[in-house]
Amino acid sequence: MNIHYLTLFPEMYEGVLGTSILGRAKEKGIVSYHAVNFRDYSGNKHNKVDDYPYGGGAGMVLKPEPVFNAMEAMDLKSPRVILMCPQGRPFDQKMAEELSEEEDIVFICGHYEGYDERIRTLVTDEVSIGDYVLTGGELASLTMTDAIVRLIPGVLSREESHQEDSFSTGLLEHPHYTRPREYRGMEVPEVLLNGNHRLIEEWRREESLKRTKERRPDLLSDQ
Ligand code: 6GU
Repeated sequence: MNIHYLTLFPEMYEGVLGTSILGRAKEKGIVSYHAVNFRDYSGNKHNKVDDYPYGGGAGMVLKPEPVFNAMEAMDLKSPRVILMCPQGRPFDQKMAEELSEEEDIVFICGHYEGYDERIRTLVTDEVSIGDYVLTGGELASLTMTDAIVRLIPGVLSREESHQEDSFSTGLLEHPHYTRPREYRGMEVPEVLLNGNHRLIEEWRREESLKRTKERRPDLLSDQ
């Protein structure tokens, strides 16, 4: 998979994409990351990428030329082109699973009051990562990248497997314990110590259900 970011702040990407599992996926050759500064594609000598809105009003609008020019320079065959904006469709695990099967993904990240409407003709999806406003799309695109890349076959090891993740099972995860068996008076539940795998599975399923009912009843009504 090749992931492209159209951004005015390519330096925001280096650390995150070079670290831990995202960095390892790149080293293994499973994924490549390309942060492109669309200011380099402004097409004007002052490298201007935004302008005042026609009709007046507050805030600046991202001009179409830098985004069209950068897209054309990338020359991708059939990319998913994702416009990062708080008005977009809410990102979720199902969308991450779907996107993890794509060959090319482009994230368009603005820092503006708005995008010139004509940019939307390049876009396949408009996506938000939640009901709050960020200063720009970069952190949202990194969040999505993390959720997507870990689902590509070969990225996670067996120990890191995602088969039992919250949201792919439809339930929140059960509690986990490791050594020591007793810590500051807090004990590991007896059922986890006795080696009866049927009982352990039953306990985990019940705890998952209990946790989901308490914290995210909306997930149960979705099923
Ligand atoms: Cl994708 N962009 C911005 N600017 N804010 C957001 C968002 C995206 N998703 C949630 N808030």
